[in-house]
Amino acid sequence: MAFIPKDLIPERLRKIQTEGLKWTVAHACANSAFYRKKFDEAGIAPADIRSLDDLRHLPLIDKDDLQTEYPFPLLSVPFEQVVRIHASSGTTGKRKVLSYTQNDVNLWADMFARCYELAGLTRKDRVQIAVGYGLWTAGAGFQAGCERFGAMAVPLGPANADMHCEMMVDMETTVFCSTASMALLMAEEITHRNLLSDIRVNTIIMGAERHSDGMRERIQELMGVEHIFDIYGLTELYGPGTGLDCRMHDGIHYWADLFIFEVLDPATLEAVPYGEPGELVVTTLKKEGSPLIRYRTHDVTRLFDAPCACGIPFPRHDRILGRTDDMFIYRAVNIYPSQIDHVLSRIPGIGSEYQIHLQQRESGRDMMVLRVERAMGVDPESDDALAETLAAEIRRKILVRCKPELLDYGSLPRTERKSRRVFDHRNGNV
Ligand code: DLL
Repeated sequence: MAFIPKDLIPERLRKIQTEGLKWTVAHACANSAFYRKKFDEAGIAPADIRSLDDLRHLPLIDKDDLQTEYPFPLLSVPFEQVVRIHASSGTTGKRKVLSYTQNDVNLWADMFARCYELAGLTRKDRVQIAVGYGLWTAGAGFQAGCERFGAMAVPLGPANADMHCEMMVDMETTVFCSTASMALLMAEEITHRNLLSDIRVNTIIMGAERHSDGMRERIQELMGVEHIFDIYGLTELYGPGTGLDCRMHDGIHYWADLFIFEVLDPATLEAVPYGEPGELVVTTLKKEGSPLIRYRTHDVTRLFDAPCACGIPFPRHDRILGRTDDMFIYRAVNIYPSQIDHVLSRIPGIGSEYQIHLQQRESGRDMMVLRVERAMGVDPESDDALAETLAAEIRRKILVRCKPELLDYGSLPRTERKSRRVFDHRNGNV
C-alpha cells in the first residue's frame, strides 16, 4: 500500500509540471469559452507555454470568475463526462459550483489516500468522519479517500455529540476527522462525559478553517492524542486533501505533481521569495472538469524550500495564516484574526475560543471588544488580571487598544462547521 510516490526527483517533478501545465492550458483553451476569452484578452495562445517559467504570463482568475458562467463555471468537458458536482457557498452571490469527471473523482481519492498514508494510518484504522456530506466536498473527500486507502470509514457527518461518542466507543474509532471547531467540541464532550478511558482515538485530522496553536494544544491535551494533522483543501481544487502536515508538523506537504502552487504579493501580484507570506495561487495539472489556471485562493501562506526531515519528496507550504479578505481595519491598523489568536495563545489562563466585535461608539471612535473564554478550571477572580495582560499584549504586539471581556469556559458557541471569529457591527452591520 503506497500512494505517495517516494522517488519523485526534482527533474522528474519539473517535467510532470511542465507537461501538466501545457496540457491544462491547451485543454482549457480548446474546451472552455471562458478561458479562451481570458487568453485572447491576454494575447496568449497555448503554444506560448513552453516552460514552467511561462506560467507567470498567464492571466489570474478569481472567485468572481466562478460567478460569470454560473451554474457551470470553467466547464471544460462535455456534460456527458461530468459525473458529479460540488459547491461551496460564496460570501456574496451564487454558490461556486465545480464539475468533476470520473478521472477527477478517481484522482481526488488517490490524492486523499496519500494524506491518510502520510498521517501514518494503516488498513486496520477506523476513521470516524465528522464533516458534512452533500454539496460540500468535505464528507465525499474523506470518505472516498478512506475507501481508496482501505481503512474502515465510520461516516457520521456532523451528527450530534451523543451519536459521535457512542460510535467512537462502540466502533473503537482510531482516527477522528473534522473541522478544527468540531474537534474542540468533541474533545470537550469526551472530557465532560468522562469517556477518555473508553476511547481509542490516537489521531485527529482536521482542517477547513484556520485554528490557533492554543486550540490545537487544547484539543491534544483533552483527547490525549499523539498527532493532530492539519489538512488543507478547497472546493475549487477538488476539495480536502490537497496536502497535509507530516509527523514533523512543520508545514503542509502538497501534491506538486497534481498542481502548482505560487505565492504572490496580493498587491503587486508578483511572486514573493520563499519564506515570505503572500496569497496562494493554484494551477491544476490534471483536472478535467473545471481546470484551474492561476486561481487566486485568497489564502495567505508561505512556501518553504528546505526539504523536510521526514524525507518525502513533496514540497511544503506553511499552515494557512489567514485570508486576504479576513483582514479588517481598526483605528487605521490592518489586522488579521490570526494576529489576535497568536497573542491569545500565549497568555496562560486564556482559552482558545474568542470573538472579535468591532463597534462604533457614540463618540464616533471604533472599539474592538475581545470576548475571550477563560481556560478550563481558571478562577473568575483572575479576570481583572487576565484582562489587563490581554489588553497590554494586544497593545504591545498589534499597537491598538481593545476592551477584553472574560467569559466562562465553554460559553462561546461551538460549531461542527467553521467558526466565525469577527463580527463587525460598525456602520449598522450585524
Ligand atoms: O473547507 C475543504 C475542506 C474540508 C478542507 C474539510 C479540509 C477539511 P471550502 O468550503 O471550499 O472547502 O473552503 C475552503 O477553507 O480556502 C481556506 O480558507 C479554508 N481552509 C481549508 N482548509 C484549511 C486549513 C473546504 N487546513 C477554504 N487551515 C480555504 C486553514 C483552511 N484554512
